[in-house]
Parts: sequence; C-alpha cells; structure tokens
Amino acid sequence: MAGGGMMRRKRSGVAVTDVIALILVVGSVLAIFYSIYYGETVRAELMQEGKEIYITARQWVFQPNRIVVKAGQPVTLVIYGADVLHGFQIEKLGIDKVVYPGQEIRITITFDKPGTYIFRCSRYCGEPYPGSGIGHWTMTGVIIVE
Ligand SMILES: [Cu+2]
Repeated sequence: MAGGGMMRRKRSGVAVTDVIALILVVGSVLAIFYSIYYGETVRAELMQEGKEIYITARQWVFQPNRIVVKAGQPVTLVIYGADVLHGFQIEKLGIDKVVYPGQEIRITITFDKPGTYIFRCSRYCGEPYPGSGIGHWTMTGVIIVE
C-alpha cells in the first residue's frame, strides 16, 4: 500500500495544470509579440500636415498598433472606441485616458527623443475565457520615435 503511494507521488512530478499554465503564459507572450510585429503600421511622417493618427480601439486590438513618428514633431492621436469601454495608456509618459464606446479622444504629444513607447489598454475590456491571459491583457501596441 505504502509503496504504491510512493510510486504515484513520483510519477506526478509535473502536474497537468502546470503544463497548461505554462502553455497559457507562453501563448500570451507570443500573442503580444505577434500583434506588435505583424499588426498594422502607420508612419506619421508620410501623412499630411496636422499629423493626426487615427486609432480604433476594439476587442482586443488597437488598429493600427505600430506607429512610427519623428522626434520633435507634434502628433495628435485620435482614438476611437468601437465597442466596449477601453483605456489608452502610455506608462512611460504618465498618460492614461478612458476611451468610451462610440466616442473619440485626442492626445497631442511631441516626442522629444527617439525611442520606443508601448501603449496598452488600461480598462478591463474582457477576454475569450476567464484566466486566459489574452484578450484585454494582450491589447497593446508600440509607438516608434525615429
Ligand atoms: Cu482592455
């Protein structure tokens, strides 16, 4: 009886739940990289004067989510909420705004120096299933200042 118990304990070294958790973590990291590097890109320097960049926030993406701007030139981000409540946050700059459904917000920024600025949704807007780590949690993008 005791021997059997030992055997069982040894065999269950790695629990199935650990494997599932690992797959979910790796999956969300891949989803973030995928959405940033294969998402839509807008190059602000190719746009007309005024430099307004239109971004749509919807479950669970920003479109576009890769924006290239020039340092020292003011750009206005016009962010439209297409479905549920979202947020728009650039942590590096201390910016965090609510994006209401059916409304747009405008943020004018002059990036002083080249660099990379991650933006993300800062209001919980749902996910495919509880604890998935995707959906709202991977709703992100990047502004590249050249
Ligand atoms: Cu969200």
